[in-house]
Amino acid sequence: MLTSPGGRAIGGPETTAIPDPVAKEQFHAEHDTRTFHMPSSLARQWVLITGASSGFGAAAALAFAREGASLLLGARRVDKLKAVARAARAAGAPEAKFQPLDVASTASVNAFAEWVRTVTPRVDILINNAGGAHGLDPVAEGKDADWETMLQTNVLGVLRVTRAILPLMLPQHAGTIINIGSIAGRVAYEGGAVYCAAKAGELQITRALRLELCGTGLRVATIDPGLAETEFSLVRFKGDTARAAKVYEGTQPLTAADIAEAIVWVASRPAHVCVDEMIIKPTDQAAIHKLYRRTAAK
Ligand code: NDP
Ligand code: 8X3
Repeated sequence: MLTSPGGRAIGGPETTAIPDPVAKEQFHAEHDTRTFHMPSSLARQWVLITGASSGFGAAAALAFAREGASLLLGARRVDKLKAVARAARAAGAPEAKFQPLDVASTASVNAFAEWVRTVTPRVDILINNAGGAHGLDPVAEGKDADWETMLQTNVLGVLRVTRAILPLMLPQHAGTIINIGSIAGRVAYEGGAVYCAAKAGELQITRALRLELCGTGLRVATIDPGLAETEFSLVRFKGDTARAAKVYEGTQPLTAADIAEAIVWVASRPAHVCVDEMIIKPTDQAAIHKLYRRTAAK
């Protein structure tokens, strides 16, 4: 059976045209046609993922690793990055390197890019994933530190990392930039003013960058998820595990693996295909304010 990318079935032994029954038997003896793998288009591609220490970024690292891609991983929590890199190598990544990265700091981003150059002269796929929400206060009660962190990471972080890594992508005249936005960038909600503004910023940066890079061979996509259970709410509520758990109570949110699968799918389209914008929500979330709960959250 043919499988690709990543070993998914796309055919069966019956699709192999071998008219002679003896030759057919010999063929099947020599080849386990159920596990015949076509090489993935992502094999040995260099994939750079920001925010790879947890959630979507960590899951994407593993998903790309299963495709045989080589990884460059960045985030602030190096112990977590180390564990993700180890798991990625076990999952099939020829190389999985990591380095501390704070996307809120130009100096850190530039130092990270310098380190990338010591590992590889080229980056094929850039996943701008680092970010998140801080607080759920209405504007009237908003905290400067929360506002600044959200804008620094979700908006300026995408800009800084893209600016620093583009020189490693442009010479190939091919490559993929995937920014992780949110449905919050498309629809506002109470307490989300700055997070929604930040993700709306990410969306417009993605659109502008696609225009700027038209003709270079690089494609730019945004993947905009709805409710997904990661460390997102734990970070938003500053470590309050009970409050974070309530966000997902009684409903079936997306998982990090769901988003990782979409990221890999977008990155593995043929080079002439650009998936501009992808919105992915849980079936239980028909709209940002319409979330079905089997049990009422208290
Ligand atoms: P997590 O909190 O699990 O992951 C966030 C990642 O971003 C971590 O790896 C964290 O690493 C990293 N990060 C945060 N700040 C920085 C920084 N200053 N520098 C470098 N890395 C940073 O949440 P998710 O996986 O859910 O979030 C990933 C992205 O998806 C975010 O952009 C988020 O806004 C977006 N998103 C999430 C949704 C959800 O419901 N979960 C829905 C839609 C979008 P570290 O702390 O180690 O630096
Ligand atoms: C995360 C989705 O709806 O919690 O970006 O803001 S939401």
